[in-house]
Amino acid sequence: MHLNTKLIHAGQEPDIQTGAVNVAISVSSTFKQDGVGGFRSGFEYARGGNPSRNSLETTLAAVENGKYGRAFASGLAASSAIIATLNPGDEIIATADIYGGTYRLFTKVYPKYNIKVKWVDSHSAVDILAAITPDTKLIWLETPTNPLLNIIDIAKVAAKKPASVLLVVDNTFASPFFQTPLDLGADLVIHSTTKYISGHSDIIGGAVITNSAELDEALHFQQYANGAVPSPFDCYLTQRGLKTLAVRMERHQSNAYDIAHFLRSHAHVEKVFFVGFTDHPGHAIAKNQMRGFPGMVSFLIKGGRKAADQFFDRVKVFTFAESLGAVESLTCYPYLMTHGGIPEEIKDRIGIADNLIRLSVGIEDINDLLDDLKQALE
Ligand code: P1T
Repeated sequence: MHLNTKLIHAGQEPDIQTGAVNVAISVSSTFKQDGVGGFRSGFEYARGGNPSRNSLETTLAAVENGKYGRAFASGLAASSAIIATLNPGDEIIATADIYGGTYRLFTKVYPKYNIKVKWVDSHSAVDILAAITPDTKLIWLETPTNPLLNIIDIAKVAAKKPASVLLVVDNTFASPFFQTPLDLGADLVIHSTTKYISGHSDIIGGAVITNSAELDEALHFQQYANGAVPSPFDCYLTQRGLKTLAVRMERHQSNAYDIAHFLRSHAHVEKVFFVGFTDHPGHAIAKNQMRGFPGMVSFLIKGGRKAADQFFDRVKVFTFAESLGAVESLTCYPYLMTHGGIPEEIKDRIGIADNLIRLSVGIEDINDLLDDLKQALE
């Protein structure tokens, strides 16, 4: 099946008994056993799995062109499950321009267990590969990055890394509609399903997808042993949102394209970050590894923090809030919000400036979005 069909049908066959075309929300926390270990349908206790979660995991695996999917209670729970498979002394390589919560997880939680992170400022595959040491076990990439939309060549990193180092790609910004990292050689794909995957700002969730049975088993162990699993209702909402991913992403892309070009020619805007610009430094790589560009646009407003605050006060259709990837347009201030946990000197070094504004362009009418930005900027 092609992606647009998998989004709607993979793991979602009509119910055998009732013919219901939607997967039931399976609320049972436990399942009757026929004697010790006599599991009727493979389910035992719902932390280990239940029909709603299994169905969502099947869909997630299919749309990422992977064999196995695991759903978690949040994007950070999904990231944490991967890191928890490491041992003390192991090292992760990550680029410094990364979601602030992932940065916090890497720097505030895991160093206590002697799992270290080596930060690379560059987005060049060569520089990332050069950072590998004998302790390196994971390379952790976001591409496009949050919030500066830098691009990293996934296939190049995958082809040149040693087999003992696993490549993890956080595919939250692109979504499987625009990018499928397993096809490019990644070992693990992670998502904050809170974002484009569910698409309606009504759940917090995460997922990990892989082609490796061994890695999948280790992730299933994390679901069972650490317990950060999503509720059946959240699985239902995520799967319901996923059905419209293709049509949403097309509109996110076209709205973002118009907005990025509008901002670029505006007198009060210093610089615009958008992967769809042909002169974006990563555009050629992006064209190669992505099938399009999501609705994420960041820009530097002239007039510093004060101008940014005025902009946030004045927007009416855009909502000033954390998060991204949903039907409604959002705007946020990465310096103190999504990336507030990153030390100032690092933010200054990597370009998360105090006049940086991030837009998650929604699927509203483009004229209303443009009018809103025009009045707010003026
Ligand atoms: O919020 P949660 O579902 O736990 O996902 C964490 C996460 C992981 N990876 C990326 C690339 C992300 O952007 C996020 C969450 N990001 C935001 C909340 C934000 O506004 O950027």
